[in-house]
Amino acid sequence: MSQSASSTLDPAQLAGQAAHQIALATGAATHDVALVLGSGWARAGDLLGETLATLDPAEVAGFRAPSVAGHNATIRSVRIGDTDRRALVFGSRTHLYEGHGVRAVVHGVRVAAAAGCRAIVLTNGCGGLDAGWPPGTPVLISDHINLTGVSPLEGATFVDLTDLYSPRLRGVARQVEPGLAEGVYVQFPGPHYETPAEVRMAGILGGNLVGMSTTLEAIAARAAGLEVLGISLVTNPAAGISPTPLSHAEVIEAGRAAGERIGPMLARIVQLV
Ligand code: 8IG
Repeated sequence: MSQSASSTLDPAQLAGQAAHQIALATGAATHDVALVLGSGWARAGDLLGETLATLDPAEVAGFRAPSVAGHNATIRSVRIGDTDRRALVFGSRTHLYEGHGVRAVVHGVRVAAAAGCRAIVLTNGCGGLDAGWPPGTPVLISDHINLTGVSPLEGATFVDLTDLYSPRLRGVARQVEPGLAEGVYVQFPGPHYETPAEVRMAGILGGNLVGMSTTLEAIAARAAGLEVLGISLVTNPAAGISPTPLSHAEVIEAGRAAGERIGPMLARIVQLV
């Protein structure tokens, strides 16, 4: 559909239209669980089960092509293991720093809810504040601090965010990986990485992880009634934690290297979600 036509729809209508297109293209009237695959998690998506349909987001209402290297832009309908349940897998996300506004950032989440999903697994690659978390360490998100200064909700939408990151689903993840670390994720606007002083600030505020995604999606998911599981992959020590400067190439490589471990873990978690 044309840009001008889609901009006349409110976010819920646009999500409903996209969900309808996905149902037609995948042959699945509804999906059960949604996943958003962040940096380093692409391989993990391949292990969930058989891919039954692959869509180009550019052909689904409200989505745009990703601008970040290392992000695989597909929307897939995947059979979860050998069950009859279906996962809707977003191979990329729109980041706030791309400048398309917060509606674009959370569109996929709203589409997941409109497609019938009850839960969403939000993954990302991030910087870690704990020197004991080497690159490749998966960390459950227990809570977040949103430093973007914006909300995905418009109007007087007073949504409670206590237990935003579902204790039940965190328990499920722990069942699969008992030693899984847990931490507070701090979203900065990006696209630049933090200064060492900003990373120290994040730590003083109670943060353990720094990144450029996830919190706005989690808020929109809660508002849409989805149960949220957040899992970060520490792909680098946050600025100032290690003496080496950050490089995007290293971030991608750390994710690739961790894939062998986090892929099977994610697949087993999704079976139980
Ligand atoms: I991958 O160290 C990844 N994404 N803000 N800081 C922020 N985002 C990130 C980082 C990081 N690593």
